[in-house]
Amino acid sequence: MEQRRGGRNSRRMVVEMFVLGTIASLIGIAIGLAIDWFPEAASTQAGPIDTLWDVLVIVSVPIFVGVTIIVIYAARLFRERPGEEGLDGPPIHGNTKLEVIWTTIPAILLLALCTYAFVVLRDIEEAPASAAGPELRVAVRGEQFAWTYTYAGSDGKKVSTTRLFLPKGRSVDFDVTGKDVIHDFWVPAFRMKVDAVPGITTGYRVTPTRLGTFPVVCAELCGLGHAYMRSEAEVMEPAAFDAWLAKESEESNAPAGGEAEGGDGATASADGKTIFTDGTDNGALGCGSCHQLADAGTAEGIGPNLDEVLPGQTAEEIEASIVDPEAKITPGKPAGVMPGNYGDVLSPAELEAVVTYLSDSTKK
Ligand code: HEC
Ligand SMILES: [Cu+2]
Repeated sequence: MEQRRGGRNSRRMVVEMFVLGTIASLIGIAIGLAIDWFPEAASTQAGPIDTLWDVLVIVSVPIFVGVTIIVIYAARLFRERPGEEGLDGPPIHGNTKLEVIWTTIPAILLLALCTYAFVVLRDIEEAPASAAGPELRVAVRGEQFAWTYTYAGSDGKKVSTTRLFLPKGRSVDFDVTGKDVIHDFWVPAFRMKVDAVPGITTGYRVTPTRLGTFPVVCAELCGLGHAYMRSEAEVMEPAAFDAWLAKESEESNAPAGGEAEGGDGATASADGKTIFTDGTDNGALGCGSCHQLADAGTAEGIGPNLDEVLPGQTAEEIEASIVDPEAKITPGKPAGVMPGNYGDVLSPAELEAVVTYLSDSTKK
């Protein structure tokens, strides 16, 4: 056995490992910081989170490099040589100094990083001192497989949409919940996400800093349509946002009034296109979150592209597909994804409006 691995040779090897490790760490950190990990930052919360990320990269790369180098050197140094087959290594009874060191350093590192992360989280969760108007509250509800956003409009009217509209520069407080299973409300450009859990309300704060449109995604595997559970956040100038909300609250007045009077006629209370894009307050999920339809401007989703499959179908056939989606499954599309409750939650007038809208808008 080679007992004499210590001495000058081993000191040289440690120096060699140290130099190699430093070079590899520097390269690794440079690469880690150069990579664009995240989309464009679009909230005040994004800054501290991106800094936290960079610090984690800077700290973790040397640890990874150190462990890797020690493993490689150990594998080379202590490999089995010819004639050593079947021999045991020397009996080692531990090294107290070494064990204290390798327990203390990670413990200190972990504690420091956790404290730092905790402080960052506490800071970004705090309501900012009123920057540009009062805080906006938005209720977010996740369900298979769409997001619904509800705002308090004027006169206590509730405004619900499937697209998230936000004013730039104003703090927004999201109240997040789930209807069926656990989803996760994530806007990568804002860097914030939280689980949407049935029965409880979670949430976070965000102050959008950039005008534009940003993806909203579900970050919790929630069923067959999970990958399509997407929507968009549109950040507007505060004045434009206020105008939008005022207009939406006015519009949401009309159907509510119509229904209260007993709903005299289909056209007054049910606009097929609106039901298609936004659903109803009654709990009907907007069709547009799953179906592409040129007339409504909706994007490809988990459901069939209606511009392709509907031409040639009669109104009765379309209605049957809506009321009982499982009766006939479109080839290549998953069963059990389209909600089966439209027959209940849509009034006959609303159902007729959607069917009429669909057959009209897909007629060539
Ligand atoms: C959560 C996603 C989802 C929503 C919301 C949804 N659908 Fe569907 N839809 C599907 C899927 C998936 C299919 C294909 C499987 C099947 O036929 O049931 C489908 C099938 C259909 C079909 C049959 C197409 C064909 O091949 O003939 C029609 C029509 C349809 N949907 C209309 C609607 C309408 C109208 C609404 C809104 C009132 C709606 N869908 C809401 C997912 C959805
Ligand atoms: Cu989901």
